[in-house]
Amino acid sequence: METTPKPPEPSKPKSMTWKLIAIVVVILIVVGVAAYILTQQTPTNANVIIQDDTACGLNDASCLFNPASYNATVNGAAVFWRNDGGVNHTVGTNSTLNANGLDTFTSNSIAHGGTYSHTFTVKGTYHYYCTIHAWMKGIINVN
Ligand SMILES: [Cu+2]
Repeated sequence: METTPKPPEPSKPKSMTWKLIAIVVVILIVVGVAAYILTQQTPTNANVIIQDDTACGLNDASCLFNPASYNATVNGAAVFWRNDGGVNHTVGTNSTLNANGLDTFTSNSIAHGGTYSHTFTVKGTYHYYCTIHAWMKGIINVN
């Protein structure tokens, strides 16, 4: 059986270059997607920041809405809350303190970096609180 000798392998500088370019493109895409996700999770337009000490034991005063009182416009821009704390919180209207006819809402549990928003449709003083930590209270004055 006759075998022909193999010719020597040609060097492949072009294929190496394309591999490098592909790797750089993949890295750029991953960094871009990560930056997009991070900026989406922490929008800069939050009006009320939810803060805590990552514990929130009963009546822990360091778990709060900042500012505690915020002025909004009826049918204007939505009010945004953002949880910058380490534990989950909610934003819920206080039906005991609020006048009849005002908007009512209760957010789902908001994790760190999460937001909740509401566009107020009725003028008035809105008392709200965190349904997980009932001592965390805030007010939105809608004019
Ligand atoms: Cu809370």
